[in-house]
Amino acid sequence: MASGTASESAAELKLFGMWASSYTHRVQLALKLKGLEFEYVEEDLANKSPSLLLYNPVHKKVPVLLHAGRALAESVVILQYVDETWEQNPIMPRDPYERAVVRFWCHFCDDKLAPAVGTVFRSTGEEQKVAVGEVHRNLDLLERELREGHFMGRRFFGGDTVGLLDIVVGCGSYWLSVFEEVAEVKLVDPTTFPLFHSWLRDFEAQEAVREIIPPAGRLLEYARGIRHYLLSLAPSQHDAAAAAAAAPGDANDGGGTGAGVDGANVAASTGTGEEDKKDC
Ligand SMILES: N[C@@H](CCC(=O)N[C@@H](CS)C(=O)NCC(=O)O)C(=O)O
Repeated sequence: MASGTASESAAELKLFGMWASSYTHRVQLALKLKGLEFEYVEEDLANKSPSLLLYNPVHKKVPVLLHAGRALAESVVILQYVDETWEQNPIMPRDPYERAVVRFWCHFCDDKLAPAVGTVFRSTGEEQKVAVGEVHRNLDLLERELREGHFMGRRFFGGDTVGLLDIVVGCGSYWLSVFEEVAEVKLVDPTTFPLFHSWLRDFEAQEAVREIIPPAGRLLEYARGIRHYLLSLAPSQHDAAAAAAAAPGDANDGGGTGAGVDGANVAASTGTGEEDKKDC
């Protein structure tokens, strides 16, 4: 296992990200929790830098972390690397079974919850109703885990402190309230999902998290622009954009509880949006 110290690596860490990207926030939060300093490079996703294309030639997405000149892509991969390299303030459990459970729910978040949230964001009418139902079913699964399953009785998924799964589910879950407002739906009813709701409030109240999540007003404005753009597309363009957004490993890779990012990915992939709609 590689090992590093905060001071030794500070000058050698560079993060390529995008301000509204929940995947970027995951890495920023993990680095902060570890007490690591890094250089941050903001990417324009409508006009990706040669560095981003060089360091992530497969997906061409942020985040990318450069450590001593070596590039890492995919947020969950990066989080695990960071935890294995800098052992202070661990974000993964030590026990192999516990570690596997964390990975399982990370996949659940990126493969099931996030795409459903993305569909709510970019649809209306019946399609949106179906997607809201899917989000609720997925939140119910998490609620059950918190109530009587693996995470029963824990303050955070990671135990008493924020762990890797909290980072993955939490960075992006703040989009849920943004989407509720922008798409005029109810996603996290505190009476239906009391444990998830209070977990999310607790997560958002953490100092490190507050320092990373952009102001709600900025996220709202951004999401409004993207949704407006998506809904303004002709049905044929919309289908193509939605298909691009749904393509695994492509524009909606993980979608999101970071689904605000999806819409933006669509805008970027169609290349027809206004400049500020192409960011992420
Ligand atoms: N699975 C990836 C998803 C990363 C992702 O979707 N990044 C978006 C920004 S939030 C991106 O770079 N999009 C640019 C594009 O799709 O061209 C991860 O976990 O890092």
